Amino acid sequence: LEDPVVDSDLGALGNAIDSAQGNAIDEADIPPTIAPKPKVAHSAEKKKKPVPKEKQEDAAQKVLLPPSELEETPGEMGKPVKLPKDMPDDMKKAVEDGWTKNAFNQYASDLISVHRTLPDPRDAWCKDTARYLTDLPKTDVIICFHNEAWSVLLRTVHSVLDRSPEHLIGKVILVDDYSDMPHLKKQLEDYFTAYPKVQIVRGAKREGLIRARILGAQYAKSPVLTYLDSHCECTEGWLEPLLDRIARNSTTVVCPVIDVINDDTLEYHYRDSTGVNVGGFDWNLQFSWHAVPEREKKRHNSSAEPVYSPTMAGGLFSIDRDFFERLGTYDSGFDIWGGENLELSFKTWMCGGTLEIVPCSHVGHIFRKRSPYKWRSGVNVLRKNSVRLAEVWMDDYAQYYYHRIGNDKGDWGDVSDRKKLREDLQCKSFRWYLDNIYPELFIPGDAVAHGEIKNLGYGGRTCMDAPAGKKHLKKSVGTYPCHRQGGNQYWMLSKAGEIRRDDSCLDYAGKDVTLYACHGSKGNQFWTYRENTKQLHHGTSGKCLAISEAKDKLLMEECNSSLARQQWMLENYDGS
Ligand code: UD2
Ligand code: MN
Repeated sequence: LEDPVVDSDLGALGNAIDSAQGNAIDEADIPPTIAPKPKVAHSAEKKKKPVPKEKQEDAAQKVLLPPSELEETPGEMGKPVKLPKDMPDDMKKAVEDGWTKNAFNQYASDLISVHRTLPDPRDAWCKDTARYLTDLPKTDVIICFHNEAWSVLLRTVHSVLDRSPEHLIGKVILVDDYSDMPHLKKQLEDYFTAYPKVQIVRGAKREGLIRARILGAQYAKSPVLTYLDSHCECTEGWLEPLLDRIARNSTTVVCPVIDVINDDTLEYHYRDSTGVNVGGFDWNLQFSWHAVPEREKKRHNSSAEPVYSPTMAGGLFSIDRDFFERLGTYDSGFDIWGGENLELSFKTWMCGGTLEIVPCSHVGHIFRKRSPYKWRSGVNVLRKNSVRLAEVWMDDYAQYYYHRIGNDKGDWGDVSDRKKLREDLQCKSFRWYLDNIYPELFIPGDAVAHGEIKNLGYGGRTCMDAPAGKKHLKKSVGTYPCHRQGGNQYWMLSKAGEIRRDDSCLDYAGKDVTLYACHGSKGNQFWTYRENTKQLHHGTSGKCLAISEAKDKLLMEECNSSLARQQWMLENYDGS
Protein backbone atom coordinates (compact mmCIF):
# COMPACT_ATOMS: atom_id res chain seq x y z
CA LEU A 1 0.00 0.00 0.00
CA GLU A 2 1.33 3.39 -0.96
CA ASP A 3 1.45 6.20 1.53
CA PRO A 4 -1.42 8.64 1.29
CA VAL A 5 -0.13 11.19 -1.16
CA VAL A 6 -2.90 12.06 -3.57
CA ASP A 7 -2.42 13.74 -6.91
CA SER A 8 -4.56 16.70 -6.02
CA ASP A 9 -2.75 17.01 -2.79
CA LEU A 10 0.89 16.34 -3.56
CA GLY A 11 1.83 19.79 -2.43
CA ALA A 12 0.28 19.40 0.98
CA LEU A 13 2.10 16.28 2.09
CA GLY A 14 5.22 17.32 0.22
CA ASN A 15 5.33 20.52 2.23
CA ALA A 16 4.60 18.79 5.48
CA ILE A 17 7.54 16.48 4.90
CA ASP A 18 9.85 19.27 3.79
CA SER A 19 9.17 21.42 6.80
CA ALA A 20 9.43 18.45 9.12
CA GLN A 21 12.82 17.63 7.67
CA GLY A 22 13.85 21.18 8.31
CA ASN A 23 13.58 20.41 12.01
CA ALA A 24 15.50 17.19 11.69
CA ILE A 25 18.66 16.63 13.64
CA ASP A 26 21.53 18.13 11.74
CA GLU A 27 24.23 15.77 10.47
CA ALA A 28 26.65 17.66 12.67
CA ASP A 29 24.72 16.74 15.82
CA ILE A 30 25.49 13.09 15.30
CA PRO A 31 28.83 11.87 16.59
CA PRO A 32 30.94 11.04 13.52
CA THR A 33 31.95 7.57 14.62
CA ILE A 34 29.34 5.56 16.37
CA ALA A 35 30.71 2.13 17.00
CA PRO A 36 28.23 -0.71 16.75
CA LYS A 37 28.18 -2.77 19.87
CA PRO A 38 27.50 -6.47 19.45
CA LYS A 39 24.43 -7.85 21.14
CA VAL A 40 24.90 -7.97 24.86
CA ALA A 41 23.34 -11.10 26.26
CA HIS A 42 21.72 -10.11 29.49
CA SER A 43 22.08 -13.63 30.74
CA ALA A 44 22.93 -12.68 34.31
CA GLU A 45 20.02 -10.27 34.48
CA LYS A 46 17.63 -12.77 32.99
CA LYS A 47 18.01 -15.05 35.96
CA LYS A 48 17.13 -12.29 38.40
CA LYS A 49 13.51 -11.52 39.10
CA PRO A 50 11.81 -9.23 38.29
CA VAL A 51 13.55 -8.19 35.10
CA PRO A 52 13.38 -4.45 34.52
CA LYS A 53 11.23 -3.81 31.46
CA GLU A 54 13.74 -1.68 29.61
CA LYS A 55 16.33 -4.45 29.84
CA GLN A 56 13.93 -7.02 28.44
CA GLU A 57 13.30 -4.80 25.50
CA ASP A 58 17.02 -4.43 24.89
CA ALA A 59 17.52 -8.16 24.83
CA ALA A 60 16.12 -8.51 21.34
CA GLN A 61 18.14 -5.72 19.83
CA LYS A 62 21.06 -7.01 17.89
CA VAL A 63 23.14 -3.89 17.60
CA LEU A 64 23.05 -1.09 20.09
CA LEU A 65 24.44 2.38 19.98
CA PRO A 66 25.96 3.36 23.29
CA PRO A 67 23.32 5.80 24.58
CA SER A 68 25.99 8.06 26.02
CA GLU A 69 27.08 9.00 22.52
CA LEU A 70 23.66 10.32 21.53
CA GLU A 71 22.55 13.81 22.35
CA GLU A 72 19.09 12.62 23.27
CA THR A 73 17.08 9.42 23.11
CA PRO A 74 16.65 8.79 19.39
CA GLY A 75 13.22 9.14 17.80
CA GLU A 76 11.52 10.82 20.78
CA MET A 77 8.62 13.10 19.85
CA GLY A 78 8.51 11.29 16.51
CA LYS A 79 11.82 12.81 15.42
CA PRO A 80 13.82 11.08 12.68
CA VAL A 81 16.74 8.82 13.47
CA LYS A 82 19.66 9.76 11.32
CA LEU A 83 22.45 7.26 11.01
CA PRO A 84 25.96 8.58 10.39
CA LYS A 85 27.14 8.70 6.77
CA ASP A 86 30.40 6.89 7.47
CA MET A 87 29.33 3.74 9.17
CA PRO A 88 31.79 1.02 10.13
CA ASP A 89 31.38 -2.10 8.02
CA ASP A 90 29.60 -4.24 10.60
CA MET A 91 27.11 -1.50 11.31
CA LYS A 92 26.52 -1.00 7.60
CA LYS A 93 25.85 -4.70 7.28
CA ALA A 94 23.41 -4.66 10.20
CA VAL A 95 21.54 -1.77 8.57
CA GLU A 96 21.36 -3.62 5.23
CA ASP A 97 20.18 -6.83 6.89
CA GLY A 98 17.40 -4.90 8.59
CA TRP A 99 16.25 -3.51 5.26
CA THR A 100 16.38 -6.91 3.57
CA LYS A 101 14.34 -8.64 6.24
CA ASN A 102 11.70 -5.95 6.77
CA ALA A 103 11.68 -3.50 3.84
CA PHE A 104 12.14 -0.72 6.39
CA ASN A 105 15.08 0.44 8.46
CA GLN A 106 14.91 -1.99 11.36
CA TYR A 107 18.28 -0.82 12.66
CA ALA A 108 16.93 2.70 13.14
CA SER A 109 13.80 1.32 14.81
CA ASP A 110 15.88 -0.75 17.23
CA LEU A 111 17.50 2.46 18.49
CA ILE A 112 14.15 3.98 19.43
CA SER A 113 12.41 3.28 22.72
CA VAL A 114 9.41 0.98 22.37
CA HIS A 115 7.61 3.59 24.48
CA ARG A 116 8.75 6.58 22.45
CA THR A 117 6.83 9.83 22.73
CA LEU A 118 4.99 11.28 19.74
CA PRO A 119 3.67 14.71 18.88
CA ASP A 120 -0.09 15.20 19.40
CA PRO A 121 -1.43 15.45 15.83
CA ARG A 122 -5.02 16.34 16.71
CA ASP A 123 -6.81 19.54 15.82
CA ALA A 124 -7.88 21.61 18.83
CA TRP A 125 -11.50 20.74 17.92
CA CYS A 126 -10.85 17.11 18.87
CA LYS A 127 -9.59 17.79 22.36
CA ASP A 128 -12.95 18.92 23.69
CA THR A 129 -13.86 15.73 25.55
CA ALA A 130 -17.53 16.75 25.65
CA ARG A 131 -17.69 15.69 22.02
CA TYR A 132 -17.46 12.04 23.00
CA LEU A 133 -19.94 9.92 24.87
CA THR A 134 -18.78 9.11 28.38
CA ASP A 135 -20.00 5.54 28.27
CA LEU A 136 -17.94 4.03 25.47
CA PRO A 137 -17.80 0.32 24.61
CA LYS A 138 -14.65 -1.71 25.20
CA THR A 139 -12.59 -2.92 22.28
CA ASP A 140 -10.25 -5.82 21.67
CA VAL A 141 -7.29 -4.84 19.52
CA ILE A 142 -6.25 -7.49 17.00
CA ILE A 143 -2.78 -7.29 15.52
CA CYS A 144 -1.78 -9.93 12.97
CA PHE A 145 1.82 -10.35 11.96
CA HIS A 146 4.02 -12.49 9.82
CA ASN A 147 7.70 -12.04 10.62
CA GLU A 148 7.54 -8.58 12.13
CA ALA A 149 10.60 -6.88 13.62
CA TRP A 150 10.76 -7.07 17.42
CA SER A 151 11.08 -3.37 18.20
CA VAL A 152 8.36 -2.43 15.71
CA LEU A 153 5.87 -5.01 17.00
CA LEU A 154 6.52 -4.04 20.62
CA ARG A 155 6.16 -0.35 19.86
CA THR A 156 2.80 -1.09 18.22
CA VAL A 157 1.52 -2.91 21.30
CA HIS A 158 2.92 -0.40 23.77
CA SER A 159 1.45 2.52 21.87
CA VAL A 160 -1.96 0.86 22.29
CA LEU A 161 -1.48 0.15 26.00
CA ASP A 162 0.20 3.48 26.78
CA ARG A 163 -2.24 5.72 24.91
CA SER A 164 -5.64 4.13 25.45
CA PRO A 165 -7.81 4.48 28.56
CA GLU A 166 -7.25 1.22 30.44
CA HIS A 167 -10.95 0.48 30.83
CA LEU A 168 -11.59 0.70 27.08
CA ILE A 169 -9.17 -2.08 26.14
CA GLY A 170 -10.36 -5.64 26.65
CA LYS A 171 -7.51 -7.61 25.19
CA VAL A 172 -4.71 -7.04 22.74
CA ILE A 173 -4.74 -10.16 20.59
CA LEU A 174 -1.51 -10.84 18.74
CA VAL A 175 -2.06 -13.30 15.91
CA ASP A 176 1.16 -14.88 14.74
CA ASP A 177 0.63 -15.93 11.14
CA TYR A 178 3.26 -18.69 11.23
CA SER A 179 6.34 -16.52 11.56
CA ASP A 180 9.72 -18.19 11.54
CA MET A 181 11.84 -15.36 12.95
CA PRO A 182 13.32 -16.66 16.22
CA HIS A 183 12.43 -13.59 18.31
CA LEU A 184 8.72 -14.22 17.68
CA LYS A 185 8.76 -17.59 19.44
CA LYS A 186 9.04 -18.11 23.19
CA GLN A 187 10.71 -14.77 23.72
CA LEU A 188 7.49 -13.05 22.74
CA GLU A 189 5.44 -14.99 25.30
CA ASP A 190 8.09 -14.33 27.96
CA TYR A 191 8.02 -10.65 27.27
CA PHE A 192 4.26 -10.29 27.39
CA THR A 193 3.68 -12.34 30.53
CA ALA A 194 4.16 -9.04 32.31
CA TYR A 195 1.15 -7.64 30.39
CA PRO A 196 -2.01 -9.61 31.22
CA LYS A 197 -4.11 -7.86 28.57
CA VAL A 198 -1.92 -9.24 25.82
CA GLN A 199 -2.88 -12.63 24.41
CA ILE A 200 -0.81 -14.43 21.79
CA VAL A 201 -2.59 -16.67 19.28
CA ARG A 202 -0.60 -18.81 16.87
CA GLY A 203 -1.80 -20.11 13.51
CA ALA A 204 -0.96 -23.73 12.75
CA LYS A 205 0.06 -22.83 9.21
CA ARG A 206 0.54 -19.75 7.10
CA GLU A 207 -2.93 -18.33 6.54
CA GLY A 208 -2.33 -14.88 5.13
CA LEU A 209 -3.54 -11.74 6.79
CA ILE A 210 -7.23 -12.22 6.01
CA ARG A 211 -7.68 -15.61 7.66
CA ALA A 212 -5.33 -14.49 10.47
CA ARG A 213 -7.74 -11.64 11.17
CA ILE A 214 -10.70 -14.04 11.19
CA LEU A 215 -8.78 -16.23 13.64
CA GLY A 216 -8.10 -13.24 15.89
CA ALA A 217 -11.79 -12.31 15.90
CA GLN A 218 -12.63 -15.78 17.21
CA TYR A 219 -10.73 -14.99 20.42
CA ALA A 220 -12.32 -11.56 20.88
CA LYS A 221 -14.95 -10.93 23.56
CA SER A 222 -15.33 -7.16 23.67
CA PRO A 223 -18.24 -5.53 21.80
CA VAL A 224 -15.88 -3.72 19.39
CA LEU A 225 -12.98 -5.07 17.34
CA THR A 226 -10.08 -2.83 16.39
CA TYR A 227 -7.57 -4.04 13.82
CA LEU A 228 -4.07 -2.67 13.43
CA ASP A 229 -1.07 -3.66 11.31
CA SER A 230 1.96 -4.82 13.27
CA HIS A 231 4.02 -1.70 12.46
CA CYS A 232 1.84 1.07 13.82
CA GLU A 233 2.02 3.73 16.52
CA CYS A 234 -1.14 5.06 18.12
CA THR A 235 -1.14 8.69 19.19
CA GLU A 236 -2.75 10.45 22.13
CA GLY A 237 -6.54 10.23 22.09
CA TRP A 238 -6.70 7.90 19.08
CA LEU A 239 -9.28 5.51 20.48
CA GLU A 240 -12.14 7.54 21.97
CA PRO A 241 -13.22 9.25 18.72
CA LEU A 242 -13.41 5.85 17.01
CA LEU A 243 -15.43 4.17 19.76
CA ASP A 244 -17.69 7.19 20.01
CA ARG A 245 -18.91 6.73 16.45
CA ILE A 246 -19.69 3.05 17.01
CA ALA A 247 -21.40 3.79 20.34
CA ARG A 248 -23.75 6.15 18.50
CA ASN A 249 -24.44 3.75 15.67
CA SER A 250 -23.23 0.19 15.63
CA THR A 251 -23.27 -0.03 11.83
CA THR A 252 -20.66 2.70 11.49
CA VAL A 253 -17.23 1.33 10.58
CA VAL A 254 -14.43 3.76 11.37
CA CYS A 255 -10.84 4.30 10.34
CA PRO A 256 -8.29 6.58 11.94
CA VAL A 257 -6.22 8.92 9.80
CA ILE A 258 -3.16 6.90 8.84
CA ASP A 259 -0.06 8.99 9.39
CA VAL A 260 3.21 8.15 7.70
CA ILE A 261 6.06 6.73 9.74
CA ASN A 262 9.06 7.15 7.48
CA ASP A 263 10.44 3.75 6.46
CA ASP A 264 14.04 4.96 6.72
CA THR A 265 14.20 7.40 9.64
CA LEU A 266 11.05 6.33 11.50
CA GLU A 267 10.07 9.98 11.64
CA TYR A 268 6.38 10.55 12.43
CA HIS A 269 4.68 12.77 9.80
CA TYR A 270 1.23 14.20 10.19
CA ARG A 271 -1.03 16.90 8.83
CA ASP A 272 -3.97 18.78 10.27
CA SER A 273 -7.49 17.70 9.37
CA THR A 274 -7.61 19.85 6.22
CA GLY A 275 -5.19 17.33 4.71
CA VAL A 276 -7.36 14.28 5.38
CA ASN A 277 -7.83 11.86 2.50
CA VAL A 278 -10.59 9.40 1.80
CA GLY A 279 -10.30 6.02 0.08
CA GLY A 280 -11.32 5.08 -3.44
CA PHE A 281 -10.30 2.42 -5.93
CA ASP A 282 -9.70 2.00 -9.65
CA TRP A 283 -10.90 -0.62 -12.12
CA ASN A 284 -7.80 -2.65 -11.49
CA LEU A 285 -9.34 -2.97 -8.02
CA GLN A 286 -6.47 -1.13 -6.45
CA PHE A 287 -7.06 1.11 -3.49
CA SER A 288 -6.28 4.83 -3.94
CA TRP A 289 -6.32 7.99 -1.81
CA HIS A 290 -8.32 11.10 -2.73
CA ALA A 291 -8.96 14.53 -1.31
CA VAL A 292 -12.30 14.83 0.49
CA PRO A 293 -14.84 15.63 -2.27
CA GLU A 294 -16.67 18.96 -2.19
CA ARG A 295 -20.08 17.29 -1.74
CA GLU A 296 -18.74 15.75 1.46
CA LYS A 297 -17.09 18.95 2.73
CA LYS A 298 -20.50 20.64 2.48
CA ARG A 299 -21.91 18.26 5.08
CA HIS A 300 -19.57 19.55 7.76
CA ASN A 301 -18.85 22.62 9.83
CA SER A 302 -15.37 21.50 10.78
CA SER A 303 -12.83 19.51 8.79
CA ALA A 304 -12.23 17.52 11.99
CA GLU A 305 -15.67 15.87 11.80
CA PRO A 306 -15.83 12.26 10.59
CA VAL A 307 -16.03 12.01 6.78
CA TYR A 308 -17.66 9.35 4.62
CA SER A 309 -15.17 7.29 2.70
CA PRO A 310 -16.06 5.00 -0.23
CA THR A 311 -13.36 2.52 0.83
CA MET A 312 -10.83 1.86 3.57
CA ALA A 313 -7.10 1.22 3.20
CA GLY A 314 -7.65 -2.00 5.11
CA GLY A 315 -5.25 -2.30 8.00
CA LEU A 316 -6.56 0.09 10.63
CA PHE A 317 -10.21 0.22 11.64
CA SER A 318 -12.77 -0.42 14.37
CA ILE A 319 -16.03 -2.25 13.86
CA ASP A 320 -18.84 -3.44 16.09
CA ARG A 321 -18.30 -7.17 16.62
CA ASP A 322 -21.92 -8.15 15.95
CA PHE A 323 -22.09 -6.02 12.83
CA PHE A 324 -18.84 -7.56 11.56
CA GLU A 325 -20.29 -11.02 12.11
CA ARG A 326 -23.54 -10.05 10.44
CA LEU A 327 -21.50 -8.97 7.41
CA GLY A 328 -19.85 -12.40 7.36
CA THR A 329 -16.49 -11.01 8.62
CA TYR A 330 -14.11 -11.59 5.71
CA ASP A 331 -14.26 -14.02 2.81
CA SER A 332 -12.03 -16.84 4.10
CA GLY A 333 -11.20 -17.73 0.50
CA PHE A 334 -8.99 -14.64 0.33
CA ASP A 335 -5.35 -15.59 0.67
CA ILE A 336 -2.22 -13.78 1.98
CA TRP A 337 -2.82 -10.13 1.08
CA GLY A 338 -5.15 -7.82 -0.79
CA GLY A 339 -8.74 -7.15 -1.77
CA GLU A 340 -10.25 -7.71 1.68
CA ASN A 341 -10.30 -3.96 2.29
CA LEU A 342 -12.56 -3.42 -0.73
CA GLU A 343 -14.71 -6.41 0.19
CA LEU A 344 -15.38 -5.00 3.65
CA SER A 345 -15.87 -1.48 2.28
CA PHE A 346 -18.36 -2.51 -0.43
CA LYS A 347 -20.45 -4.65 1.85
CA THR A 348 -20.42 -2.12 4.68
CA TRP A 349 -22.03 0.44 2.37
CA MET A 350 -24.19 -1.95 0.34
CA CYS A 351 -25.53 -3.83 3.37
CA GLY A 352 -26.73 -0.95 5.49
CA GLY A 353 -23.61 0.42 7.17
CA THR A 354 -21.47 3.53 6.89
CA LEU A 355 -17.72 3.85 6.49
CA GLU A 356 -15.99 6.87 7.93
CA ILE A 357 -12.55 8.31 8.40
CA VAL A 358 -12.25 10.02 11.75
CA PRO A 359 -9.83 12.96 11.56
CA CYS A 360 -9.56 13.20 15.35
CA SER A 361 -7.99 9.74 15.51
CA HIS A 362 -4.42 9.40 14.27
CA VAL A 363 -2.39 6.22 14.01
CA GLY A 364 1.01 6.03 12.32
CA HIS A 365 1.95 3.22 9.94
CA ILE A 366 5.22 2.29 8.26
CA PHE A 367 4.41 2.24 4.54
CA ARG A 368 6.78 -0.07 2.72
CA LYS A 369 7.86 0.05 -0.89
CA ARG A 370 7.88 -3.72 -1.26
CA SER A 371 6.45 -6.72 0.52
CA PRO A 372 9.26 -8.32 2.57
CA TYR A 373 7.64 -11.71 3.11
CA LYS A 374 6.93 -14.71 0.87
CA TRP A 375 3.57 -14.95 -0.92
CA ARG A 376 2.28 -18.22 -2.40
CA SER A 377 4.22 -19.60 -5.31
CA GLY A 378 2.40 -20.59 -8.46
CA VAL A 379 -0.82 -18.66 -7.76
CA ASN A 380 -1.68 -15.08 -8.55
CA VAL A 381 -3.03 -14.44 -5.06
CA LEU A 382 -4.12 -10.87 -5.58
CA ARG A 383 -5.99 -11.69 -8.79
CA LYS A 384 -7.78 -14.59 -7.14
CA ASN A 385 -8.89 -12.39 -4.24
CA SER A 386 -10.00 -9.64 -6.62
CA VAL A 387 -11.99 -12.00 -8.84
CA ARG A 388 -13.81 -13.38 -5.77
CA LEU A 389 -14.56 -9.80 -4.77
CA ALA A 390 -15.82 -8.88 -8.25
CA GLU A 391 -17.92 -12.04 -8.64
CA VAL A 392 -19.78 -11.51 -5.37
CA TRP A 393 -20.16 -7.76 -5.06
CA MET A 394 -19.75 -5.96 -8.37
CA ASP A 395 -22.62 -7.23 -10.54
CA ASP A 396 -22.16 -6.26 -14.21
CA TYR A 397 -19.42 -3.84 -13.31
CA ALA A 398 -17.09 -6.81 -12.73
CA GLN A 399 -16.53 -6.85 -16.51
CA TYR A 400 -14.45 -3.66 -16.31
CA TYR A 401 -12.02 -5.33 -13.95
CA TYR A 402 -11.90 -8.46 -16.11
CA HIS A 403 -11.18 -6.35 -19.15
CA ARG A 404 -8.21 -4.84 -17.32
CA ILE A 405 -6.74 -8.30 -16.71
CA GLY A 406 -7.30 -9.47 -20.29
CA ASN A 407 -10.34 -11.51 -19.14
CA ASP A 408 -7.89 -14.03 -17.69
CA LYS A 409 -9.73 -14.78 -14.46
CA GLY A 410 -7.87 -17.91 -13.43
CA ASP A 411 -9.38 -20.23 -10.82
CA TRP A 412 -11.16 -18.28 -8.10
CA GLY A 413 -12.74 -21.20 -6.28
CA ASP A 414 -16.31 -21.35 -5.04
CA VAL A 415 -18.12 -18.17 -4.01
CA SER A 416 -21.67 -19.50 -3.67
CA ASP A 417 -21.63 -19.03 0.13
CA ARG A 418 -20.65 -15.42 -0.25
CA LYS A 419 -23.35 -14.80 -2.86
CA LYS A 420 -25.87 -16.32 -0.51
CA LEU A 421 -24.67 -14.04 2.28
CA ARG A 422 -25.27 -11.04 0.07
CA GLU A 423 -28.73 -12.29 -0.79
CA ASP A 424 -29.66 -13.07 2.81
CA LEU A 425 -28.57 -9.62 3.89
CA GLN A 426 -30.57 -8.08 1.02
CA CYS A 427 -27.71 -5.77 0.19
CA LYS A 428 -28.05 -2.97 -2.35
CA SER A 429 -26.64 -3.15 -5.88
CA PHE A 430 -23.14 -2.11 -6.90
CA ARG A 431 -24.77 0.45 -9.16
CA TRP A 432 -26.36 2.02 -6.07
CA TYR A 433 -22.95 2.11 -4.39
CA LEU A 434 -21.31 3.82 -7.35
CA ASP A 435 -24.11 6.34 -7.82
CA ASN A 436 -24.44 7.30 -4.17
CA ILE A 437 -21.18 6.57 -2.42
CA TYR A 438 -18.52 6.95 -5.10
CA PRO A 439 -19.94 9.16 -7.88
CA GLU A 440 -16.41 10.46 -8.60
CA LEU A 441 -15.32 7.13 -10.07
CA PHE A 442 -15.03 7.17 -13.85
CA ILE A 443 -17.01 4.27 -15.32
CA PRO A 444 -15.57 2.67 -18.45
CA GLY A 445 -19.08 2.02 -19.80
CA ASP A 446 -19.64 5.79 -19.85
CA ALA A 447 -16.60 6.25 -22.09
CA VAL A 448 -16.75 6.63 -25.88
CA ALA A 449 -14.24 3.79 -26.14
CA HIS A 450 -12.46 1.49 -23.73
CA GLY A 451 -9.76 -1.10 -24.30
CA GLU A 452 -6.70 -1.07 -26.54
CA ILE A 453 -5.75 1.77 -28.88
CA LYS A 454 -4.17 0.14 -31.91
CA ASN A 455 -2.19 1.84 -34.65
CA LEU A 456 -2.87 0.74 -38.24
CA GLY A 457 0.52 1.68 -39.70
CA TYR A 458 3.53 -0.57 -40.31
CA GLY A 459 1.66 -3.87 -40.05
CA GLY A 460 -1.04 -2.66 -37.68
CA ARG A 461 -0.01 -4.54 -34.55
CA THR A 462 1.27 -1.71 -32.37
CA CYS A 463 -0.61 -0.47 -29.32
CA MET A 464 -0.35 2.55 -27.12
CA ASP A 465 1.32 1.24 -23.95
CA ALA A 466 2.29 2.79 -20.63
CA PRO A 467 2.03 2.17 -16.92
CA ALA A 468 -0.18 4.73 -15.20
CA GLY A 469 -0.52 5.81 -11.60
CA LYS A 470 1.17 8.44 -9.47
CA LYS A 471 4.69 7.10 -9.91
CA HIS A 472 4.48 7.18 -13.67
CA LEU A 473 3.09 10.65 -14.20
CA LYS A 474 5.03 12.96 -16.52
CA LYS A 475 6.76 10.03 -18.20
CA SER A 476 6.32 9.62 -21.91
CA VAL A 477 3.78 7.17 -23.26
CA GLY A 478 5.21 4.40 -25.39
CA THR A 479 4.16 1.70 -27.82
CA TYR A 480 4.37 -2.07 -27.73
CA PRO A 481 3.05 -4.96 -29.81
CA CYS A 482 -0.63 -5.40 -28.94
CA HIS A 483 -1.05 -8.18 -26.37
CA ARG A 484 -4.80 -8.23 -25.62
CA GLN A 485 -4.18 -8.52 -21.88
CA GLY A 486 -5.45 -5.15 -20.79
CA GLY A 487 -2.94 -3.84 -18.26
CA ASN A 488 -0.76 -1.10 -19.71
CA GLN A 489 -2.67 -1.20 -22.99
CA TYR A 490 -6.07 -0.44 -21.49
CA TRP A 491 -7.31 3.09 -22.22
CA MET A 492 -10.55 4.98 -22.17
CA LEU A 493 -11.67 7.85 -24.38
CA SER A 494 -14.01 9.90 -22.21
CA LYS A 495 -16.90 12.00 -23.45
CA ALA A 496 -14.88 15.02 -22.35
CA GLY A 497 -12.17 14.05 -24.87
CA GLU A 498 -9.65 12.59 -22.46
CA ILE A 499 -7.60 9.51 -23.25
CA ARG A 500 -7.22 8.14 -19.77
CA ARG A 501 -6.58 5.24 -17.42
CA ASP A 502 -7.98 5.82 -13.95
CA ASP A 503 -6.85 9.32 -12.95
CA SER A 504 -4.02 9.64 -15.50
CA CYS A 505 -4.61 11.45 -18.79
CA LEU A 506 -2.73 11.58 -22.07
CA ASP A 507 -1.22 15.05 -22.24
CA TYR A 508 0.73 16.85 -24.96
CA ALA A 509 2.36 20.20 -24.21
CA GLY A 510 4.57 20.44 -27.32
CA LYS A 511 7.30 17.92 -26.49
CA ASP A 512 6.56 14.29 -25.62
CA VAL A 513 3.17 12.71 -25.21
CA THR A 514 3.02 12.01 -21.47
CA LEU A 515 0.61 10.99 -18.74
CA TYR A 516 -0.53 13.66 -16.39
CA ALA A 517 -3.09 13.82 -13.59
CA CYS A 518 -6.44 14.43 -15.30
CA HIS A 519 -7.45 18.06 -14.79
CA GLY A 520 -10.78 18.04 -16.57
CA SER A 521 -10.23 21.34 -18.38
CA LYS A 522 -9.52 20.01 -21.88
CA GLY A 523 -6.48 22.00 -23.17
CA ASN A 524 -3.46 19.71 -23.50
CA GLN A 525 -5.60 16.74 -22.52
CA PHE A 526 -8.23 17.20 -25.22
CA TRP A 527 -8.33 14.60 -28.00
CA THR A 528 -10.90 13.97 -30.71
CA TYR A 529 -11.27 10.72 -32.60
CA ARG A 530 -12.16 11.40 -36.21
CA GLU A 531 -14.18 8.34 -37.04
CA ASN A 532 -13.95 8.66 -40.82
CA THR A 533 -10.17 9.18 -41.05
CA LYS A 534 -9.38 7.25 -37.84
CA GLN A 535 -7.13 10.06 -36.65
CA LEU A 536 -6.59 11.14 -33.06
CA HIS A 537 -6.56 14.90 -33.23
CA HIS A 538 -5.07 16.95 -30.39
CA GLY A 539 -6.91 20.08 -29.24
CA THR A 540 -4.41 22.81 -28.48
CA SER A 541 -1.70 21.85 -31.02
CA GLY A 542 -4.01 20.81 -33.87
CA LYS A 543 -1.61 17.91 -34.55
CA CYS A 544 -2.35 14.23 -34.99
CA LEU A 545 -1.02 11.27 -33.05
CA ALA A 546 1.20 8.83 -34.99
CA ILE A 547 3.87 6.21 -34.38
CA SER A 548 7.48 6.19 -35.51
CA GLU A 549 8.63 3.97 -38.37
CA ALA A 550 10.50 1.76 -35.88
CA LYS A 551 7.14 1.42 -34.06
CA ASP A 552 8.93 2.27 -30.83
CA LYS A 553 7.43 5.61 -29.95
CA LEU A 554 4.54 8.01 -30.32
CA LEU A 555 4.88 11.09 -32.52
CA MET A 556 2.82 14.24 -32.92
CA GLU A 557 2.74 15.48 -36.52
CA GLU A 558 0.78 17.60 -38.98
CA CYS A 559 -2.46 15.83 -39.75
CA ASN A 560 -2.50 13.95 -43.04
CA SER A 561 -5.33 11.49 -43.45
CA SER A 562 -3.51 9.42 -46.07
CA LEU A 563 -0.84 8.26 -43.62
CA ALA A 564 -1.61 4.87 -42.06
CA ARG A 565 0.67 5.69 -39.12
CA GLN A 566 -1.88 8.35 -38.11
CA GLN A 567 -4.76 5.86 -38.10
CA TRP A 568 -6.00 4.23 -34.94
CA MET A 569 -8.55 1.62 -33.93
CA LEU A 570 -10.26 2.21 -30.61
CA GLU A 571 -11.68 -0.88 -28.93
CA ASN A 572 -15.36 -0.78 -27.95
CA TYR A 573 -15.79 2.49 -29.80
CA ASP A 574 -19.28 3.93 -29.65
CA GLY A 575 -19.32 7.44 -31.04
CA SER A 576 -23.10 7.73 -31.15
C1 UD2 B 1 -2.55 -2.58 3.25
C2 UD2 B 1 -3.13 -2.53 4.65
C3 UD2 B 1 -3.14 -3.95 5.17
C4 UD2 B 1 -4.04 -4.81 4.30
C5 UD2 B 1 -3.53 -4.73 2.87
C6 UD2 B 1 -4.43 -5.40 1.87
C7 UD2 B 1 -2.96 -0.37 5.78
C8 UD2 B 1 -2.10 0.57 6.50
N1 UD2 B 1 -2.40 -1.59 5.45
O1 UD2 B 1 -1.28 -3.15 3.08
O2 UD2 B 1 -3.60 -3.99 6.48
O3 UD2 B 1 -5.37 -4.41 4.39
O4 UD2 B 1 -3.42 -3.40 2.45
O5 UD2 B 1 -4.61 -6.71 2.13
O6 UD2 B 1 -4.10 -0.06 5.54
N2 UD2 B 1 0.45 -10.25 7.44
C9 UD2 B 1 0.12 -11.50 7.93
N3 UD2 B 1 0.19 -12.57 7.09
C10 UD2 B 1 0.56 -12.46 5.78
C11 UD2 B 1 0.85 -11.18 5.28
C12 UD2 B 1 0.77 -10.09 6.13
O7 UD2 B 1 -0.22 -11.63 9.10
O8 UD2 B 1 0.60 -13.47 5.08
C13 UD2 B 1 0.36 -9.08 8.33
C14 UD2 B 1 1.55 -8.14 8.28
O9 UD2 B 1 2.54 -8.55 9.19
C15 UD2 B 1 0.92 -6.81 8.61
C16 UD2 B 1 -0.48 -6.91 8.05
O10 UD2 B 1 -0.73 -8.29 7.86
O11 UD2 B 1 0.85 -6.57 9.99
C17 UD2 B 1 -0.64 -6.16 6.73
O12 UD2 B 1 0.39 -6.50 5.82
P1 UD2 B 1 1.31 -5.37 5.15
O13 UD2 B 1 1.78 -4.42 6.16
O14 UD2 B 1 2.33 -6.05 4.31
O15 UD2 B 1 0.24 -4.67 4.23
P2 UD2 B 1 0.20 -3.11 3.70
O16 UD2 B 1 0.32 -2.19 4.85
O17 UD2 B 1 1.13 -2.97 2.59
MN1 MN C 1 1.25 -2.46 6.77
